[in-house]
Amino acid sequence: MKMSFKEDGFQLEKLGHDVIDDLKETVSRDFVRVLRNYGYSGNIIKKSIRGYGDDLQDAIHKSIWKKSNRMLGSKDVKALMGGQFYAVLSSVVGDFRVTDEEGIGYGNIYWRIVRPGRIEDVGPIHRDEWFWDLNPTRKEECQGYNRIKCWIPLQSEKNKNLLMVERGSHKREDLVYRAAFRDGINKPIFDLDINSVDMQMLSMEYGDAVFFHDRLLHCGSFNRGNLARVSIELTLLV
Ligand SMILES: O=C(O)CCC(=O)C(=O)O
Ligand SMILES: [Fe+2]
Repeated sequence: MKMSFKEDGFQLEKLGHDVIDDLKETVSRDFVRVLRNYGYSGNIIKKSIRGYGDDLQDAIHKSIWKKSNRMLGSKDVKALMGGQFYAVLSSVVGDFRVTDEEGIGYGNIYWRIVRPGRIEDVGPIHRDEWFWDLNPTRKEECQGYNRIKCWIPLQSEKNKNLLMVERGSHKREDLVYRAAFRDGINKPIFDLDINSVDMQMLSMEYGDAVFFHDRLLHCGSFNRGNLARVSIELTLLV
């Protein structure tokens, strides 16, 4: 493996604006496509991800933005994997393949949207490893590989809504979780006193990506920014 996470368990890299512009464009297009499919038109479409906030009722927001509607399609994934995106990522980690945990037949690249001021949009504390361990059939494709997560902000504000991590937590042996069956899969629930972890917000600029260890403890952050936080993520097998 080209990347060794050493003490921190994560590594920040500059991918460049062009690559991120392209990703953001792809996500914006998809965002609009999904909303149109649900019959929306007008302002919500015009504003796209930049203006999205309190446009939909909570229950509708939640049901429209389920994971299957936040996954890039095969054409987009193919284009990314055959272009500059694959080139820059592989310059960081070496040759890689993207996991297909949802079993859709191609690499799973999906985005998230966290509305400003909404605690219910914030992803919980976890290690990605826990998801794999709780869903062993999904894990089979990982045999013989190391997993690295890549997380990229597409619309974010510094110190306000970036990914939270506990530095060095990939080495901890005291972390525990329990399982809950939700949205069709087993999900881990962090089961240690919240005061026993020290989550810190990453400092990232537009154009950056974070690569992190499968065992690094991380979570989303409450969005203190003005715009929705939009990010994209994928698991690399190296
Ligand atoms: O974007 C988030 O809030 C959480 C991301 C995450 O859990 C991941 O990238 O593995
Ligand atoms: Fe995660």
